[in-house]
Formats: sequence, C-alpha cells, structure tokens
Amino acid sequence: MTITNGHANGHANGHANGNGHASIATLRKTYEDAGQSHVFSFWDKLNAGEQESLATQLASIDVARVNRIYRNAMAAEAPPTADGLAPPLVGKDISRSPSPAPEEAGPLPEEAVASSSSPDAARWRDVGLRAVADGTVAVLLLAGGQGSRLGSPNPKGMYDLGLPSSNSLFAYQAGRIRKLQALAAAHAGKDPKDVRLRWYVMTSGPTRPVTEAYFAEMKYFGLDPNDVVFFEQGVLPALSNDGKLLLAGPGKVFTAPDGNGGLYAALRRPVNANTDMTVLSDLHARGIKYIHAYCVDNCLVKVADPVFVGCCIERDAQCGAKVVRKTIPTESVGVIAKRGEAYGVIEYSELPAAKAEQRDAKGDLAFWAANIANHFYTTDFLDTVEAMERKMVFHIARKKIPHVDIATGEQLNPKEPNGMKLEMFIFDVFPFVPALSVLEVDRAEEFSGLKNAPGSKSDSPETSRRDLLAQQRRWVLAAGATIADGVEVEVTPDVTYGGEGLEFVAGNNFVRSGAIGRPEDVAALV
Ligand code: UD2
Repeated sequence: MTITNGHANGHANGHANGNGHASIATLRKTYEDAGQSHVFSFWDKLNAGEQESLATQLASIDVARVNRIYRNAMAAEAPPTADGLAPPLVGKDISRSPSPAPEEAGPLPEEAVASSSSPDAARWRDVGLRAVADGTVAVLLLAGGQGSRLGSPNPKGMYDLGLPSSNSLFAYQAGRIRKLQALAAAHAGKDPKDVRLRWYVMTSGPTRPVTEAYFAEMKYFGLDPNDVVFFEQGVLPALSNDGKLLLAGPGKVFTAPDGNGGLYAALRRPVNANTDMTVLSDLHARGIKYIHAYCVDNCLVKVADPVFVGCCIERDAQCGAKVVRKTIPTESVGVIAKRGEAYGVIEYSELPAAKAEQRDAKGDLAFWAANIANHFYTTDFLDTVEAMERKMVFHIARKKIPHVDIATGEQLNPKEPNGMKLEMFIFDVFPFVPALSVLEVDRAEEFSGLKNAPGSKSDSPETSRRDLLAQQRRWVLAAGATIADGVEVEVTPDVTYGGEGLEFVAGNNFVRSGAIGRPEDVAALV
C-alpha cells in the first residue's frame, strides 16, 4: 500500500510502505507538541532510506519523557530558591532525589567504614571464596562508557597499556576471573571445572559490536563463552542548553549512553533480540545472590574480590562500595558522604568547592572517601531498584557535542561545551539503602583509573602501566626474588590473583624484563 504524505510545500512524498509512514503525521505532531519539531528540518532533503531511519529513531525516543528529564535535571541543578526550597520537579517520572543537596552533606563517619587491612579481612576472604565456590557470586562489568577523554577509537577494555604481556584490560579482568575460580575451588575442595563466575558485560550501542567481536577473537580469554553475557544500556538524546534535541546529521538525532546508572533499566531488558532472558531473570535462574559491579578502566581491579564480597555478606548489606583515600580536593572522583540519614555519593562534578577543600581536626580532607565505582549488590536489592528509579534525578554532563546547525544545515564541531548529555549515575541508588557497606581499600593495591589520553599527568595509560607493574614488582620481591634496576617483571593473572602463589620465583634475580604467565617463564628472565 502506498501512503502519500503531503508536505507544507505541497510536495507529495509517497512511500511504498505499510503503516510505517502513515504515522509520520503522528510523529510530527508528537514532536511539535513537545516543542521539538526542528528534528524534521531537513526531512525533504532526505532520501527514502534516510527518512525511514530518522522516523524509526524518532519513534524509539519518548520525547515527552526527555523533556521531563531535562526540566527536572535543570531544576535539580538550580540552587534552592529564595525561600530555601528547591524548585519543584514535574512529572510522574522523576521527583527530587531523596538526598539533601550536596551543600548539606556531611563527612562519612569513621565508624561507617570497614577496612581491607583489618584483621577481619582473612575471615571475609574465606566467606567470599566460599560464596564463589557455591556459585552464588557473579561479576558485572560497566563497559558502556565511550572513553572520550582517553581518545581511543576502541572500547576502553581493549586498551593495550604496552605491558610485556600485551594483555588488554579485558584480558586482565578475564584472567582474574579464571584465577579466582581456581582459588575458590581449591579453598572449598571442589573440582575447578565446577566453580564458575558468570560475567555480565554491560556495553552501550557504540561499544557493543566491537566488544563482542574482540571477546570472540580472543576466544573469551579462555573462559567458557556460556559464562559471558553481553547486554546493553539505553541511550538518550543529547540536548542543546535550552533543551532542544541535537541532530548529529540531517537525518539523525545525536544520542549518547544514558550513564552507568542506565544499568538498572538494562538489567530488566532482554540481553539481545533473540531471547527474553534478562540479566535479572538469569541471576534468579542460576541462584546467584551476590554481584560485584566494577569499572572497566581500573587496571588494578580485584574482580569479584572475595574480601569485599565476604565483608558485605557478613554485614548482611544490600549494597556495598569500595573507597580509597582521596588525594587532592580536585581529584575527579565522587566522595561518599552522609546525606540525610543515608550515605550517598556526591560526584566530583557536583561537589561544592568548599566541601572539597574542607579539612577535619587532623588536617585531612573531611570528604576523604573517594568512590572508585566498585560496588556490591544483592540480587534481591536489584529486584527493588525499578521502584526507586523514578526518584533518581538525571545528571547534566555539559559536553562539546558535534551537531547540525538547524538554520544553515552546517555541520558544527564546537570547541566549547555547547549542550548536554543526560546521565543517570550508578550510585544514585545508595540513598535508598539503609546500610551501605563501605570498605576502605589500599589505593596502591586496588585503584588506578585509565581516563585520560597518553601523556596526561594523571589517570593515563602511563600511570596505569606504572601502577600495575609497581604492584607486581612488590609481589615478586615479597615472594623472595630480586629484580635488577630498570627491569620490569610482569606476573599475569595466570599465576596470581592478588600476589599469592608466587613461591616459584623465590631466590631468582631477574635481569631481563618480561611477562611470567607460567613458572617456566622465569628461566628466560634470570
Ligand atoms: C566514575 C565515578 C566516579 C569515580 C570515578 C573513578 C560514576 C558515575 N562516577 O567517574 O565517582 O568513581 O569513576 O574512576 O560512576 N559507563 C557505562 N555507561 C555510561 C557511562 C559510563 O557503562 O553511560 C562506565 C564506564 O565504562 C566506566 C564507568 O562506568 O567503566 C565509569 O564511567 P566514567 O569513566 O565515565 O566515570 P568517571 O570517571 O567520570
């Protein structure tokens, strides 16, 4: 059936298409009612295929919800009004975050924080290893970020730090999963093939195809492909500062991942088009009770860390978060703080300078508990997030967004932020949690972010490589070996998870740099 579609200029624009284009008029009306009709500015210049793809994309966007999210995000960002009350938020979707404004937050009380260096850590490790051996633990990797600051064309997990092993971040994380499976099996006296850690990998539209292809090319780093589940977070349109959808091109709205807090909605969506299995349904089907969620870009991450998992299980916590001591007031990390009766994270982009600079009686940073995007959840808790999601406010990330100038059709690449991406933050559920389990860990052993381009002074490929090899040097020396100056000895996760099991290097003096993935690799380096 051919539908003709009269235009203002009388130009009949028939499409051989079923009801797809009968709804163009409906789509136009929806966008006009939402004050977003400019997205059709170049419609007449698009060919049939381009019109089809734009119509499909526009139909997939709930533009009224985008407007509500924009209004509420702007209201949440606005300072409290003269009467001290925050501006009202509108719509059924989003109400004010339950947390008091960052200005009212207080430092985290010391008694709220457990430490991985406490004598309890050995017991926590035992509890965690048993949970892994019992198959009740899974790993959730946040890998949907586009890594724009790093400037790499590929997803961050594929980044090669130039290590002797050439292992990527994904390879290290997969290796740690494999090693932990073996450690847990040995700890519980089980057959290693019976102990499996399921790995849920959250990608975003832009990172999914390349990530899946890389895992396949690397043969899942020796893991069973059936234990690796890819799923995808949602996207949201990017907006101009006055809330208008930005066009990436004449026939395409600019969309971006909806923030790592998009995880929660993504857990409830089928993991791919060929199944109705969701991450949540899979967790329940497999009796998985505990999840360790972590950031792809931390080269030191202890994947499914049994000390952290055990600590949270013992404290009967629904959610947990690892923290390290913040270095400087301006470090780009969220801080965990007391917000009302609960603990919540204030992101670095929203922490008032006065709070960032505030010092305690000892002269240390009052807001010292740096969030390292390393979280624990119970499956039961994840089941409850949908209800609280509507209270979670989207955050505004002001960015430089390439777009088409609606008036001239010119493609613009701004040098300054010209618009915003709306993101939900993964830690915005913490205010709903009565007792967040906070575990302080040693930064040198557990946190080195890969955020910035090569040559940057912090959080760069060079600092990641330095911190990872420094950690492994400490392990090798502690195991009784010596290393000549300038020599780099890498010990991959094939031989150790956290420095254990390196007895085989004792008494050796390493005079050549290289990677040790098996004890027999030592001979070539001494
Ligand atoms: C994150 C934390 C910050 C601090 C810092 C430490 C959040 C919101 N902020 O800041 O408090 O812990 O890390 O390094 O967690 N990601 C997605 N989808 C998205 C956006 C991000 O999966 O839409 C992933 C991303 O792949 C990465 C993680 O979330 O694994 C953190 O994202 P980021 O690097 O954008 O966050 P950052 O460094 O601004």
